[in-house]
Amino acid sequence: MSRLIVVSNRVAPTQPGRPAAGGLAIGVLDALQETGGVWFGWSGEITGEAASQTRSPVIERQGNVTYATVGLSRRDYDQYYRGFSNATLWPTFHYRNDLSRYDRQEYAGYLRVNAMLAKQLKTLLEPDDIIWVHDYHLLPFARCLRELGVKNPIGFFLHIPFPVPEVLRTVPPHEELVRAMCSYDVVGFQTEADCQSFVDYVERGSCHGSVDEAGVLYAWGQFLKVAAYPIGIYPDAIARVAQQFTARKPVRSLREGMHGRKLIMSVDRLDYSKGLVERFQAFERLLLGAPDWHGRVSLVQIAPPTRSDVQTYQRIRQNLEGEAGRINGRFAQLDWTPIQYLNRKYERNLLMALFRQAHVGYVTPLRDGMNLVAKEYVAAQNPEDPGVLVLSQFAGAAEQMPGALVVNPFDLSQMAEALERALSMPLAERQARYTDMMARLRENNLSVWRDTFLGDLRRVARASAVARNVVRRVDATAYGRQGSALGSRY
Ligand code: ADQ
Repeated sequence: MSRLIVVSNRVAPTQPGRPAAGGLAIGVLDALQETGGVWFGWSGEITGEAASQTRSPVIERQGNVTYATVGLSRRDYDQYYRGFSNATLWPTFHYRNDLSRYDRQEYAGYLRVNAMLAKQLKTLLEPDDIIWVHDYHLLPFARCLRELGVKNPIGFFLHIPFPVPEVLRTVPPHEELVRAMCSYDVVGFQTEADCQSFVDYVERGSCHGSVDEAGVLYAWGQFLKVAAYPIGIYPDAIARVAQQFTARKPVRSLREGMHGRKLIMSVDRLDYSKGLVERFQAFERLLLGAPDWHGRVSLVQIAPPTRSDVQTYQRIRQNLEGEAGRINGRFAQLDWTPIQYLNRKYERNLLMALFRQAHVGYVTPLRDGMNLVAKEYVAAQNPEDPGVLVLSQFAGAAEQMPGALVVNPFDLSQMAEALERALSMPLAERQARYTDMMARLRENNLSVWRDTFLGDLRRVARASAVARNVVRRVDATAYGRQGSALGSRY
């Protein structure tokens, strides 16, 4: 069996007792630990300029996973990570063009670091390796590897949304980026809608690309498979730890501190895409419209800071603290604080047990690729007395979780109504919704995500060798007939 090489911006080795940060790390690590393989990417360290040019990857083995990491110089970090990745692509891909900026030098840095990482990875590659690249930091990574002569199968999975063409076009090098993405053998998205946005861009763009029913896309002389591969979790493992950790002290403290009140819980990285301010305001609207809930319900928001050196992230933190203070000032009583805002990370197992205490999982991002918290919240519930998920229609998870109360996070009144409905929902309805969602979570668990993607990558890689030979012989304009014939091979 060929070796799996996972590539992502940040490599996050497991450290017992330390929480892994972010959905990508959790999804990738769980997937990699089962199959074994190599995880390559940035170590998280900033090194001197000279060292980052000459250094080769640092190798560390833990169990069946080999971690291969490289440092970035300050300039690389500022241009590639803080700049083009997180100040241009992240906001735009989350439909926040208003927060996005474009700087040519940052883009040049983004391309330079992709090329540098590709060069470093090449030194580790064996001919049979299969390469799986993750997320928006690495859109042009396959093109960089191909330019170095790498022939291995390379797949790409985008963890965040892919915007509709009109929004994507606000990023000046949009065409160069999409063209580079077409160097992958498989490009995967979280949802059908994201995949469709990519196809729309390619079909309407200057390259006049086309896609067939099998999801085989032809553009700029390349064939690739495009599809939605919604990321999952291991729901039964989460259910087990949520139950096991229920007796732990922080969980007991939370339960006892509620004094029989209902608990609404939200857990997110502190990010403007997560809709935290709107969420607080909708909770305020619930308290305004339903005074009988005063003193009987609290909202606990857990939100550890991320990317705290990016300016917009400092602003969101101030905003949120301001809103929590204002709402608490308005409604709090001597023995009741409506919003508890905890600016910290929790160990993962403990977090699952905290979810189990909550009557409502309140997950309302303005945009989100998938949102694993929504899935984890449901999996952590007690089947005898499950809580209710209130979920934004703009989280990828909404495509897969019809048992949630799905809301528009821009409609504060609708969110307040959904909270009230969730808090008062009869047991039979809660159980029916929970059972439906658990069945779906089991059916589309994390192994299914990984195995479907890698299965397609292996198939496409075999077929693309054939396709490349054919393409050499046919004129690209004849694709209509030829493309369908190739499609059937995938
Ligand atoms: P994220 O934006 O990080 O991930 P999400 O999917 O919700 O968002 O994953 C967050 C993960 O971090 C969850 O597993 C959660 O349990 C954990 N977490 C959050 N807050 C925590 C805390 N305070 N302490 C400990 N753990 C915490 C990106 C995309 C998402 C996509 C994932 C996976 O933005 O849309 O779902 O990748 O593909």
